[in-house]
Amino acid sequence: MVKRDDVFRLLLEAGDFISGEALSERLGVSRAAVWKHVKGLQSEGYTIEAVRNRGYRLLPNGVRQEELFPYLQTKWLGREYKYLAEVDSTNIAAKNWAAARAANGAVVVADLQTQGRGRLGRAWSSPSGTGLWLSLVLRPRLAPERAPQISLTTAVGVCEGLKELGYQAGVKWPNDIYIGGRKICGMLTEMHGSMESVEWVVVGIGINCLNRELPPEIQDTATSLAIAEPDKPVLRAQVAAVVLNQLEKYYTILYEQGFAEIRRRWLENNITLGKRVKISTLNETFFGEALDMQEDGSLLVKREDGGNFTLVTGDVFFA
Ligand code: BT5
Repeated sequence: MVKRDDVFRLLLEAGDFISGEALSERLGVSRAAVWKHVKGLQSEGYTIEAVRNRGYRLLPNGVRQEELFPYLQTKWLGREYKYLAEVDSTNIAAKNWAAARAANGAVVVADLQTQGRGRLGRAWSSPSGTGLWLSLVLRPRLAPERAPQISLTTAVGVCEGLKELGYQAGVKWPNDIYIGGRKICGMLTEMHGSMESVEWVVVGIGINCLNRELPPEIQDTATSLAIAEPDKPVLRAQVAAVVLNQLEKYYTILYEQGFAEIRRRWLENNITLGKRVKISTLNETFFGEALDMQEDGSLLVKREDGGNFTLVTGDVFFA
């Protein structure tokens, strides 16, 4: 059966206008069927020009695997790649794939998430045609207590990727990425294993890319690449590939050189230390100054009501 993916591939191969007739002949379907698939691709956020007597022309601004190839330089990250036009959550898809033996470095990317999630079950806004919603399957040889290092390393990789693309990105502890004082990217890391060893880690990354508007509940706190730099064209596939390139580099540094080097890079990119912050843990909320990201990845905070506090999990707000 002819699928939307087949129409996409022919349009991408053509690189220019290709007639509806040529498409229907090559795929062995009616022109009406071709048109239906073109509309489907447009609903995923692709720009496809339709011009009488010339046919269709695709602007490749989606996140199918072929679109990443011109930019992707990785050896193992993102070489197994699953693209889904719509999914509940790429983290759920990646966890299922990991349980079904996905290779180290496998990546799931979706155009639309209907149940995108943050930490503690919070909702993550993931509309179609806007962002990069992806999850990585990693099989690191790390003791479980070192799993938080994966999140901090991911933050460094994403931040370096966005900087390579010319954005002034910084990391808020532990792994939110900010541009211009607003959140552009969040991460959700989930682990599976025993007390002794990690079997797999799924790292979910959400980056707002093409959104010109954001839902009211996050309008004052969030941003996107298109909002942060309105005159700069954004190609989601390029963002994805450049981020994956940097992530592979930093995971390799973590595995081969250890966390000290990652910590150094994290500190270089951080926008948290030295700031007044509000800390919210499951037990309490208090104000203080963020002092250090320690060797174990925790955040050291000087409390305004006296004493120091070591934050392992919780939320940090700029106050
Ligand atoms: C996070 O949680 O920041 C982790 C977000 C991870 C999303 C990715 S997308 C691919 C993969 N699949 C998933 O289902 N998840 C991952 P947290 O620190 O708990 O922040 C959540 C809060 O961020 C929400 O309560 C909102 O206030 C805010 N928020 C929601 N959507 C946002 C967006 N698109 N951009 C910026 N902020 C957002």
